[in-house]
Amino acid sequence: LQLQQLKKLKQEMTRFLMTYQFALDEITTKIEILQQEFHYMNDYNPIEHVSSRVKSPESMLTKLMRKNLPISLASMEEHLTDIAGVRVTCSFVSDIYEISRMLQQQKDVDVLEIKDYIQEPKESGYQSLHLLVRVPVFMSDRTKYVCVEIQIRTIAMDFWASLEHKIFYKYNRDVPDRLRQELQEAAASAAALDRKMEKLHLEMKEIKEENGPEEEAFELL
Ligand code: 0O2
Repeated sequence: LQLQQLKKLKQEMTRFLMTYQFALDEITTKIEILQQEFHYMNDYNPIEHVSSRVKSPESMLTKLMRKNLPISLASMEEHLTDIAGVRVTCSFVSDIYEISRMLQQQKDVDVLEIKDYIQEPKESGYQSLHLLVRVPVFMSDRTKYVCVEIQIRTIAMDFWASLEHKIFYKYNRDVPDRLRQELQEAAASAAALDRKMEKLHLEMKEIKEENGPEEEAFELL
């Protein structure tokens, strides 16, 4: 009987996780479509990289235990909003807001929450735009509305976040003050670099627009 119970539990868990994988597939396809169309219309690629993951059962359990929440699939579904996560790395800050705007206006994307850690960085220095959305997943016998956390950031923000994440876990969430301060300074440098790159990007755009008609005519020939 125990073996049968285990088998049933495994089946339930697999089916549970599948819905999150399907939701991720939907969102990544949407992002790919936007990326290709944006590339065609604006002649440059706003997205450097897209990655996605379904949170592992171990990290889900750890998070529930850390937050003193009940341990069950229902509790995971109710309390963990980042089981399905997509990370989009953009070239420039303006691209982040453009991609976010385009995703938000899609009819089947229900925006539940927006956290703008670019306008208001976290105390750690962390910057990113987070969209918590819900999309319908059409299963064989029902439609499930599944949450996906989309983190949109620049290459500089991503570089900072991945290093800080490693340091955070290396010190078991208790980073020494000196390092903490240096990380805040590094985050400010990353933000300054982003501002500089955005300025250069705008200047390039203006030059292109000035030479536009001639270049376009040349390309058509
Ligand atoms: P992991 O290991 O990346 O999955 P909650 O998600 O409910 O615990 P919170 O803080 O309200 O709480 O959510 P928020 O602010 O939307 O942050 C969720 C995710 O953003 C985190 O997931 C990280 O991926 C990222 N993040 C937020 N703050 C920081 C930060 O200071 N540094 C770095 N490197 N990443 C951050 P997890 O589950 O915490 O971690």
